[in-house]
Amino acid sequence: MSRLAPQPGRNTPAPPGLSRAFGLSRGSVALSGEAFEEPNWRSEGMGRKEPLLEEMVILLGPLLLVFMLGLGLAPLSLAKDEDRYTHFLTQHYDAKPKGRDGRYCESIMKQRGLTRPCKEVNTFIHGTRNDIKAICNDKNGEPYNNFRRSKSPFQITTCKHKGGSNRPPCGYRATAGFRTIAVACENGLPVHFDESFIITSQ
Ligand code: C2P
Repeated sequence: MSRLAPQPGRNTPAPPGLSRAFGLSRGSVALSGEAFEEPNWRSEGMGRKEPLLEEMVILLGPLLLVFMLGLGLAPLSLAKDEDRYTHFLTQHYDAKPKGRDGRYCESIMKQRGLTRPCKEVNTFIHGTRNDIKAICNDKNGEPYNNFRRSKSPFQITTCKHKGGSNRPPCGYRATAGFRTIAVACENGLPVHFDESFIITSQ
């Protein structure tokens, strides 16, 4: 009887590289006395990965997840700081004040939503937005404890509650001045007014 030649696609042993790629194991079949490698499809399956690839997926998978989460959360935190900056401007920025006296304070404190209940002290800065923002970098600011102090003075009006009930209508006294100020910054944006300083040498 003549020896049967191995038929491609039937009992032909897979080339070594291919067997590795598809996870073929060493099942063998005897055909006319000749032993042929046969894939062990059932026990290991087509989807088996390279051990090295598997290790990389296990090691890098969580890292990739943290990276993706970071990418997703960074814009959220920036958006939050933008909101706090907008809130800061509402509470503390008035480019063109009228009067800078008690009536001014009573009207602007109400207008900016700071009278429910009456806020005890609140300062309005009358500079440009860019000069105020620049306190958070070296252009117009320097470290001051946990805050930043402005290098240049600003026209400011501080409104102080006259006392009594903290329910509206709220009565205020005004103090107008030209002072350096301290603010808290987050991501390069002012988010809280801390205090103002009387300029002693000028
Ligand atoms: N505040 C102010 N001006 C000052 C002192 C205090 O506007 N000279 C405000 C600040 O408000 C401060 C609060 O009063 O936190 C209580 O002292 P904000 O944090 O809203 O900027």
